[in-house]
Amino acid sequence: YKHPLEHTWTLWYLENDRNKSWEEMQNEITSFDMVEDFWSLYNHIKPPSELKIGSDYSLFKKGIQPMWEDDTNKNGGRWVISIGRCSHMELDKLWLDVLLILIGEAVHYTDEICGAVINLRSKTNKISIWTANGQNELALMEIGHKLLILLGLPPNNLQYQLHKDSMCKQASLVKAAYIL
Ligand code: M7G
Repeated sequence: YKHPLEHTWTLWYLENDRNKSWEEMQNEITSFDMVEDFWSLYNHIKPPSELKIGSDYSLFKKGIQPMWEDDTNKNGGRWVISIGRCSHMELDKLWLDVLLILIGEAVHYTDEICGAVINLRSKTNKISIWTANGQNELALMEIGHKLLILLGLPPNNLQYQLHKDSMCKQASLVKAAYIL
């Protein structure tokens, strides 16, 4: 007997490849809707710290593509955690905590949650939690505060960025709509 999750989730993996467009680099891995299936997947794949630089994992509700252009994402944004120097273990733990918050529906306004992404990058690794409506201040502030507490983040580390700003600017130039 398996334990059902509230939603069905899809894992995506992006491997950097200069010969492909960004969309082509996204690979849909698998979907799951049971606690036990989440753990067998999790135990089967590499933790983020073992991925090549330039890779991403994304976990999104089934039916939502991990991109700005998806109808559910296009008016939304993301809470971005910029991860400074930390051990592989801390990085992997933070990603697992985010996954568990998502699939365990640990925040209010779960309808606003689209998914989460981890970007492995040479400078700063990032984990972001994507929400559907960047105008829903009540919901996204509640989600942000809850992330801060559950993940034990230091202050000034969590930034909300609207996808429509990310679409037309370099990542480093995107102004945060909110900072926690
Ligand atoms: P990133 O991988 O999100 O962050 O964006 P990084 O700057 O830390 O590497 C890098 C580039 O990937 C962007 O400038 C876009 O060209 C492309 N890209 C990223 N995202 C999330 C999207 C997306 O949702 N849609 C499209 N079309 N391109 C994206």
